[in-house]
Amino acid sequence: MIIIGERINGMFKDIKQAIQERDPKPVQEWAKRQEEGGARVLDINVGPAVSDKVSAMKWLVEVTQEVSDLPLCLDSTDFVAIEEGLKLCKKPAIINSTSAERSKVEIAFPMAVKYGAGLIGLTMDSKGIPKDSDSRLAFAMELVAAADEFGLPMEDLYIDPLILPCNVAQDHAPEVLKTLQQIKMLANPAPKTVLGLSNVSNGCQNRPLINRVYMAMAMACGLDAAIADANDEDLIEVAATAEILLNQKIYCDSYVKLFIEG
Ligand code: THG
Repeated sequence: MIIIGERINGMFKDIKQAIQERDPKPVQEWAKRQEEGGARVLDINVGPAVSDKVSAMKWLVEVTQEVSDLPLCLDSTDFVAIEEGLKLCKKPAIINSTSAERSKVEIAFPMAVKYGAGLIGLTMDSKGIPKDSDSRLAFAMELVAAADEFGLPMEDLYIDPLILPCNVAQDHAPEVLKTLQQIKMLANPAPKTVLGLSNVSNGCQNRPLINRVYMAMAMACGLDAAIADANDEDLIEVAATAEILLNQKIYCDSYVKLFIEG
């Protein structure tokens, strides 16, 4: 299970302010904290309220890499910001994300190949997020076909079936689990799968509990990676334990510690 730390995101007040003032301290503290918590990749998102997304992304990539050697997941709808960020990345990064819309696919897949990056493909198009697993799977098939067409290695494609808050879209939660299972049957080797886990509990009570339980269920359906709160110790313990119970890692008494240390 790859935990992608979600915290360097301009939707959080402290990061938004850090970007505005170009103050590296909060960004660098979260980079280190998330790495210590168990993150193996750091999501980098300038957030919605930033005037110059390109320069903000370049700055976030630079200041993060000053304190952490973790690979980065560049999270933006602006492909110029992503490409400028990719040019600065010291390690192969992950592009987050493209939809299955043809005009975006034609930009994102060649960009991932050019920079040796991973690519997150969302199971949606310009009409939005589908309701059931069959329509999500149809978009997943298009993304798998695009990986073949553009020469992206299948293990570098991360398909995101898009989880929504369970207080407003409760019926989506089991549909996403079904989609995760079916994605693994689309190709051999199969593409990887990823979720923006915290979305599932947005606006709910007991957010960490909902995140932990959904992650365990999703891992049993084949989830490989989650953009998540790497500093929720219980969440990390669930991830480590699910790996043992799914027989993905060999049990030893210190398996939680080993998970956190990578
Ligand atoms: N899929 C992919 N990328 C994604 C998402 C996804 N990137 C963004 C998001 N979804 C994943 N990251 C987060 C980060 C934070 C929160 C949820 C998902 C979150 N934030 C608090 C909130 O909105 O309530 C902010 C609280 C605060 O302001 O302090 O929950 O699905 N590929």
